[in-house]
Amino acid sequence: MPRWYLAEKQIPYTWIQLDMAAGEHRQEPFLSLNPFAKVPLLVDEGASSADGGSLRLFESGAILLYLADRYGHEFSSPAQRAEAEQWVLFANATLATALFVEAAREKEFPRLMAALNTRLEGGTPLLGGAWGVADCAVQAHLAYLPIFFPQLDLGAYPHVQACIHASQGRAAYQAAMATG
Ligand SMILES: N[C@@H](CCC(=O)N[C@@H](CS)C(=O)NCC(=O)O)C(=O)O
Repeated sequence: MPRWYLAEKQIPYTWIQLDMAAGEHRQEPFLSLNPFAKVPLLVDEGASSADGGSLRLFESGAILLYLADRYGHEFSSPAQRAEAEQWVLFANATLATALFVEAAREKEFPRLMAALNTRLEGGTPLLGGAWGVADCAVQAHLAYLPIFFPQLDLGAYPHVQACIHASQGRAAYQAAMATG
């Protein structure tokens, strides 16, 4: 998701790919950056962390919201920020659980998909007039569906399907998916 956002907003960055099969993320120096040994991780040398070093952020949602704030300049009020946070948290917590936690998938997934299908009708951005961080988080999770669950029939959710196709058609999405 962060790579898609970075590409979409044309924010320059350096990408470091870890050899996760070799367990590089569970060793130093990465462990000092994220003690939970998870990717993605963002280091912004142009900003400071509470400990005085460069800003280090784990959790893709936190990274996305930071990028949207500092480099995407998406928020001009607490209300705008809160609505974006709402969608990013929905995607990363509620939707991700319904997708990836098998016990939740049977009940939760159809309910969320039905509601999303209604919400996504028309294909306009979730907040305001322009594609932003809320769209990135929700659309990225929906675009995981054909990748991780190709057998899933999405025929009952045509607006979700259209949203996935629209994401796949975006040059920045393709660029983000092609790297690493
Ligand atoms: N909630 C976290 C999830 C991070 C996560 O689980 N990352 C996976 C890759 S997608 C990972 O680093 N797995 C390595 C491991 O658990 O050893 C986020 O959104 O950043």
